[in-house]
Amino acid sequence: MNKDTVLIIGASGQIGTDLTMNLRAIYGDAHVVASDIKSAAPEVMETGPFEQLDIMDEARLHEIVDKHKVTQIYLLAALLSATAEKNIELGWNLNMRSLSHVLDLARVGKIKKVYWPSSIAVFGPSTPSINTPQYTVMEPNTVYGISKQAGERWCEYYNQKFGIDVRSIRYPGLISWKAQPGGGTTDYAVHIFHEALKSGKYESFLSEKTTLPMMYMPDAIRATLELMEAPAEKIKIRSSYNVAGTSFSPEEIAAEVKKHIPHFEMTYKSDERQAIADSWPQSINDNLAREHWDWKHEYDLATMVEDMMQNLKKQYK
Ligand code: NAD
Ligand code: AKB
Repeated sequence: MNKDTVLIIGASGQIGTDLTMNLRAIYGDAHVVASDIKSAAPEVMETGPFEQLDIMDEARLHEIVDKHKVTQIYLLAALLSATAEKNIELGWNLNMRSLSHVLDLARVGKIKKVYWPSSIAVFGPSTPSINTPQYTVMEPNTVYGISKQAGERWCEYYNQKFGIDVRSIRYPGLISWKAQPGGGTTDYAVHIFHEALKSGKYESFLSEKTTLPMMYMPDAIRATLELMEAPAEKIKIRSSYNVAGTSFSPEEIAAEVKKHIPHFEMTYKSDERQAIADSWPQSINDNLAREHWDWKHEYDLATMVEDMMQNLKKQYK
């Protein structure tokens, strides 16, 4: 068994709920410390250590790292796009300070490896929106996107100046059944399943033709673990890697959901999240992730919807 001890910060969220269980399967339950400002799902709380942590409290972070002899940190705590637009100051402070607290722990030699997720939100309206390349124009126009772009610069800086082993992925919108999403622009693609199963209808807050890059959680978790397990010399990009799963619009996912629930009806009423979605790419080129560390997605829209339906139907029975 691997001797590392991992700390996950933001373990109660959409990614943390799945990632914690996957990391516990690899490192052993006792070697994966979940932490968050709020308590986590029962399976996370009951299978291994959990520490209450406000990541803005740097002294408490050091205390937890010392107590558990942590060697790796997965930093997931953040305000996502829609929530950050409503609270600019908290979005910027939380997304930036959390990262500097963790990178500084690595700089003083207390931890060996850092994982920090970026997002397709690093791109903006002037970015080529189809098959968006790794290196391109990046002028994000949301607080969240600006914080992710600044975070990428800091990750690369700490790698180059201090040799910190920091790794990152620009996740697309993530779809999962274990935990609800936490305030993003792509959340409609999770809500749709719950509402379809509960009431047979859903009102999308994005318009029918708004195509965005998306990924099913098992692919996102596998990408994260493969990136983190890859030999350091293979990781040639220390800002953040483009990765792609599938791309679809609300009307395309609605048609797929209808195959499982024939009476399902979707209506559309755009809100302020439409402008955020319109500033993001429609599809992502992930050739460099494929080349450098052999990334390859598995799920497309149909297989993802099939799996979501199977799992959520059990929950709603
Ligand atoms: P989430 O909102 O579901 O979870 C974030 C967690 O952070 C929550 O459990 C929250 O309680 C916790 N948190 C908030 N403030 C905290 C604080 N001060 N101290 C400690 N914990 C705090 O988010 P997620 O979807 O799991 O995203 C995790 C990371 O992945 C974020 O950096 C996000 O930007 C990134 N990401 C997510 C997606 C996606 O579609 N889910 C896509 C791209 C990037
Ligand atoms: C959001 O919509 O904010 C996230 C993301 C793509 O970063 N899902």
